[in-house]
Amino acid sequence: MVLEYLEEKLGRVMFERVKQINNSKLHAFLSEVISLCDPSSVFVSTGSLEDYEYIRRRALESGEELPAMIPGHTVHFDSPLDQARARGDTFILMDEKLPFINTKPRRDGLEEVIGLLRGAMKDREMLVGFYSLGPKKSPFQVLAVQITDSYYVLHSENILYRNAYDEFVRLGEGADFLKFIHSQGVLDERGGSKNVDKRRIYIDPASETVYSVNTQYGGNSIGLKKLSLRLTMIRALREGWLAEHMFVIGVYGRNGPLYFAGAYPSASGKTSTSMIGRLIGDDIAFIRAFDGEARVVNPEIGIFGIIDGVNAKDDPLIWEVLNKPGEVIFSNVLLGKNGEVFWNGSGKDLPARGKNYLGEWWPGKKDEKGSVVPTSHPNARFTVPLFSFPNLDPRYDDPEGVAVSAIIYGVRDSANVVPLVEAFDWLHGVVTIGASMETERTTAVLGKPGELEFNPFANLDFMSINLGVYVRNHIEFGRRLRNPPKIYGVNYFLSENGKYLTDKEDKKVWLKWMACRVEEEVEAVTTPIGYLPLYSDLKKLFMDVLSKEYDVEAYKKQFTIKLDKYDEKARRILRIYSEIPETPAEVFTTLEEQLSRLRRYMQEYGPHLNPLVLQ
Ligand code: SPV
Ligand code: MN
Repeated sequence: MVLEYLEEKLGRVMFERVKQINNSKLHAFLSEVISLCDPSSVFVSTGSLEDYEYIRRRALESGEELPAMIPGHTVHFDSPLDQARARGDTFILMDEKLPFINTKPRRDGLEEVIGLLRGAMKDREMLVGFYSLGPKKSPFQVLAVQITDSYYVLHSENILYRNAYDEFVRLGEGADFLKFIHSQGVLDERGGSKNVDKRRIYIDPASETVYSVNTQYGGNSIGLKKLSLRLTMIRALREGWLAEHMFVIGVYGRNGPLYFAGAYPSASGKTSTSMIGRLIGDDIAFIRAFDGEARVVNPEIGIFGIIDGVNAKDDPLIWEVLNKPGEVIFSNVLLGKNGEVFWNGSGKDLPARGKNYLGEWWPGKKDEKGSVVPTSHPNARFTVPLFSFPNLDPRYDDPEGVAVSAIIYGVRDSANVVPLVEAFDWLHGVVTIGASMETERTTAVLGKPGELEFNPFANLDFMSINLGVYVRNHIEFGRRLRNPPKIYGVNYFLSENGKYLTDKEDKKVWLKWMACRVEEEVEAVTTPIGYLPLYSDLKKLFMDVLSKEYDVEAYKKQFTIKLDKYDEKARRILRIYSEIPETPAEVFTTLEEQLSRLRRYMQEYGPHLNPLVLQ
């Protein structure tokens, strides 16, 4: 029955492609979505070069993307009201409540979103893509199917994820997969989603399906990006691994690369850090324990990065990729008359006229409220394949992953958090650094930027399980490791009188110090919050890495620990977790220990501890 229905709806060529995959769950899923969304035709991508070319071509013909000057480059605009992740419209469908997370009773949510998707693809082509998160035929592999009516979305996924049509064919009935359904909904005259007020992004863990409608922004529409993270996190908990909002990079050690994974909230230095050293991934990491060793892969094979502020001097590798021929989708940038692309902070001279996400643009243009319209949206992005980067690590697709030596948690905190600290051990790091992250909100999510918000593991936006249980999974994961990765906290944004206390390039020194610590080449100062670098080591590393003098005053300003503020923070975090009954006991004991250390030091040194007095 199902097959007959599909044959009728798909036509011979597309039906053959589906029939190659001997999987009844897939057939049922496709027929359900076809009958729900009612497309005029269906395109099933096998991931062949011809199929990829077809999607690229249709993205241009449909107007979803516009050609830019450099071959392979295109520009896409999202609706002006749909320029970032929409927290307020994103819900996990489940009947129980989860702390800090938008949940919605499953039946109500399904009814609503299915109602919005009914007939949504009338007169449109429905696109179907098959992908793997993580290297194929590896223990990390997670299969997924994307259905969308947006050529831009499928084009992005063809860049960002491994095609896995062949894996579906090979595994047949045995293929178990995540499901993503997306529709832009009705479009306005400029091609934007018209009913953004009815934007809904609903994640249904029970069926491992995500529904996304009346939205275009990649973070809301590209299923395999952050929507899948909510689902893989649940699998990770069930199977005892970690699905994280982390980059993965190789940093040069004495005997070859050491691999680090780092979780930072969006727009807080993550992509730029991932360009230092050898690149494996910039956004998401799957970490599993094999024989007592933590190993990591990047589920993605491309980057959907923030373009704001990218310039030739600070980001030479990204700059090169964005200025050479090759596949790039720019979103929400400024497109000049001759197809040149501009964005805030690019350092290029702006054109007299152009087009951005708000329409026609000229220098000094004002909106209705009289504010100057920016060149590009602060969350404007670029989408590129990893292989465009000259620093791509040769093991980026290794089916066994690479061993993780260090995990970094980065926050954006202009006032209090030191630029760099090493946790005493796994538990201390998980609890006082990862689980305790507070960070200033950025433009990557809708809402007022600048406010300090709790964002444990930089993963709160993508949390689909109870936070207490999530922390327990982390703690237990560490227990399965013979030599757990060292854990670091970093903050690139510490400021005084509105001026950053560290330079953009200083992060290279921080990474080098971590590598030295992993290889036991340097000592550290013991403080109540963890180990800090010795001034003498940093002085040497600044010279080695950046050929820069590093004076003792800079060190003192950067690394003075505001014990009183750390004390307040630990209390805030304690309060948060004490309201989550599932929180493991170690969280409280670890925070209490930190608090008593802080108190002891405060008694001896007062509220601010200058680490120079300890070395
Ligand atoms: C982020 O904001 O963390 C991103 C882009 O990586 S998004 O897909 O919007 O999540
Ligand atoms: Mn991200």
